[in-house]
Amino acid sequence: MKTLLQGGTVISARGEKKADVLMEDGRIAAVGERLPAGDAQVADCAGKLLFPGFIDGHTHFDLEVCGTITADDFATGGRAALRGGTTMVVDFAAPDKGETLAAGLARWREKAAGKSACDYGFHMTIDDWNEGISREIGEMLDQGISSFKMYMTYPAMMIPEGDMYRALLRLKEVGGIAGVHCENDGVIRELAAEARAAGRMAPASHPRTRPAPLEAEAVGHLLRLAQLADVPVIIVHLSARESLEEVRAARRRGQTVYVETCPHYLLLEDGVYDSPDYMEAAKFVCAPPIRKKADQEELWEALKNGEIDTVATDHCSFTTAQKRAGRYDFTRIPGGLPGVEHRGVLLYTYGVAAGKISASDMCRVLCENPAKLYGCWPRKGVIAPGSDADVVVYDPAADSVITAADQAQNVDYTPYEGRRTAGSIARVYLRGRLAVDHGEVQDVSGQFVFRGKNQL
Ligand code: DUC
Ligand code: ZN
Repeated sequence: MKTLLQGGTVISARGEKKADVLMEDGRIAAVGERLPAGDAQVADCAGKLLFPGFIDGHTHFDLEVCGTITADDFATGGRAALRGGTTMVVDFAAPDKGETLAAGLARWREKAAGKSACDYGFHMTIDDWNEGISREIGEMLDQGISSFKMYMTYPAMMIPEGDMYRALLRLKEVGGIAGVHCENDGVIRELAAEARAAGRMAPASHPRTRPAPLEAEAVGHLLRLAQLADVPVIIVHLSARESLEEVRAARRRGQTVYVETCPHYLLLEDGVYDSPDYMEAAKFVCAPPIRKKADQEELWEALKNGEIDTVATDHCSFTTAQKRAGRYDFTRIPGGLPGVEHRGVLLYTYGVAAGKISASDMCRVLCENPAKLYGCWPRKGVIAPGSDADVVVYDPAADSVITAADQAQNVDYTPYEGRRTAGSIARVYLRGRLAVDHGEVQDVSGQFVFRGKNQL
């Protein structure tokens, strides 16, 4: 099957150029000016921007949190991802404590195989430490799992720091890399106990019990362990100015630190927790919590100047009915926000169209950097001969409005309700096949992507 995308502007992390793109048998066959159509089907892309398929390096599909399962599984989440231009997600496989990594991986493969509409890979969660797990870390790389996750909070998943240090050393040996959720769990629990004693159990207590210094403290803590182990690490969902200071200090010491942030930290402010309507505020409970305007501004600046490497969603969706489980106790609200469907259009609207970042910057943080960091470059993350023909056709002139009524995410709200977007996604191609046509997701199926080592 051959398709010629004609007359568009191809975006890369280095710039943009007017060029035609020929897709053949699932791959990019050629990129160039006035390519002959031959027997290819021609798709008119005049006035459109052609981005490589977006990669979301941080999703939680079909995950149990607080005794409930995320509203999106790989079927609904994968369709929502595609609709938003994301042709590949890297989801977090989460073995239970005591379980082998192999068992966790088998479970996640089962959740995704034959269900996911978009391509996918898995990070492996390390929440336990023993000889078996140490050995299995090497085996994970042989199975295309080159990135790992550790938590410094959440009792069900967090790992003691001695074990975390040993895991970092082992990752160094095998060439794997870990993303770490950084928050100081002990003090968070103390602050939550104080809130409980004072009867302050509404969502407004959520950000107060997880303040920015407790994120920054954990970031600094991790980075000192990484310094000792002499390994690069990824700070996932960095939300606060103070955390960025810790990253800067480590980089000045010569450490390699990668940073991810999320659309909700770039676009939302902590006033969302002050709504007098308890359930309205509960919708925004996630960890780390939504921060302040000053944090937002610093994150945008860091995105522009390259201090932040990737923007992922941490998509972890719950319906308002699920969030109601915590209606008398904010600590029982399942944490997480939906977002996998809207990341691209939000970054374009509030970043590119607003003049904060360029289309190339957007390509760097949504496509090229995640592909390199997560070991699937140049198969993914770039429109170049030989790459998978994953292409987002963005129409900068077709503004739209984000609403829960018009989304594929399996939830009854979106944190971005009513926001007008600058342009929208006209079409999405997944390995050369039309996957989305003006919002209509087609019948396509995703594949597991075997990933190699970090190349960023
Ligand atoms: N934060 C959330 O809000 N939900 C899922 C996991 C995480 O780190
Ligand atoms: Zn997460």
